[in-house]
Amino acid sequence: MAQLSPDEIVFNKPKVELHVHLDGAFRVQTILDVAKRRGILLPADTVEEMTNRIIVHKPGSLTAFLGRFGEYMHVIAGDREAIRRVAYEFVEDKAREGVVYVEVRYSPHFLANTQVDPIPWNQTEGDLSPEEVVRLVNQGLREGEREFKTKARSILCCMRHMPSWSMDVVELCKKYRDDGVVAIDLAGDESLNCEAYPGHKNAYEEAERSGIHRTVHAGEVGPPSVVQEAVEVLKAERVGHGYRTLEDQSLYKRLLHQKMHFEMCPISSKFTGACSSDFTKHPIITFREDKANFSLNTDDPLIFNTSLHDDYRTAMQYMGFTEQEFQRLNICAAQSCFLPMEEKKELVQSLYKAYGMIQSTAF
Ligand code: PRH
Ligand code: ZN
Repeated sequence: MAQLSPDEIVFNKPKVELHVHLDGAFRVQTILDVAKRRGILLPADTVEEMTNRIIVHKPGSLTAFLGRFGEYMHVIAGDREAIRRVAYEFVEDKAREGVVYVEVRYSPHFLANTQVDPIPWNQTEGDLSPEEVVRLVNQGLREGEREFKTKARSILCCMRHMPSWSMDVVELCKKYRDDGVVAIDLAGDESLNCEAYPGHKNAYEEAERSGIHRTVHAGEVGPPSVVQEAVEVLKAERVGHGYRTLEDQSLYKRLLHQKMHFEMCPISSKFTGACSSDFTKHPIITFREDKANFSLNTDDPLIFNTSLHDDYRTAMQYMGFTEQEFQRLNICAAQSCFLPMEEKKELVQSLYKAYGMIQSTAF
């Protein structure tokens, strides 16, 4: 990403980001470096060419978008040094974007090399377990936080197509809750299987029982019933995307009333085909007009070739967002983050101070 000058930045103030995937935010240079060190042959050997191969060039489907990860995941997965490095660099990149607090998510199983894939020829044998992945990411985030002063916590993802992993994921959330892991998520292809499998339900029940915070990707491309299930069955405290909630007005009104937090990702929603490419008709506009509780996020900046500034610029240029609205949504994000109460209060206070506002409630 090219560096922007301060006046090219739409909201040059401290920001909070709640929905971004670590494996959707690697640096291309790092992928090339690690491939070289590991002797992995890639179809391109310059940042420009490799970027060109990875990114989505035009709006498509969520399924097609998820396929992009296959271009490079094998380079980083299973490599201890690479995993620690991508977590560290991630914090540096967020600090450069003016993010003061970030919750970054990933699937520990995807970054391990002991995963049991249902497809026999995809099965790999290695010695890096999902648990060690969590420890390495925690280490990288901690080092990044110390160096760059951006606070970084993580969310562990269950994957919709792999319900057999979900119980492991919640156990990892429990074990590492005091070491930077703040919540559980359910990611992956909502368009293939709409209803959450028992494996996911059991894991989310266990999360609730153990006081692990919960977010779920829902209503991105799936119907409002997926959002309803996320909130009512999986007891999600936040919804990832949630654009299609608007198609069920009574559900939408209920969630507005409950002040449910929606993690919105404008540019992502265009390229995954979740929403129309005409940003002037984007569902986020309705959420904004209704003063809903939502945040603006990148989702997968590597694959969209973007930074958080691009999402903010899009919101300003096409959706009528103002400086005041950017402040409000960042306070909403801070109030809906998964930090322990005291730390959350501190974060909210720091934003009020940075924005020169007197504390009141944001929504
Ligand atoms: N929607 C659903 N799943 C997503 C998204 C999008 O917001 N972005 C990334 N992912 C999936 C990818 O398969 C990635 O490997 C995994 O989440 C864990 O980060
Ligand atoms: Zn996502």
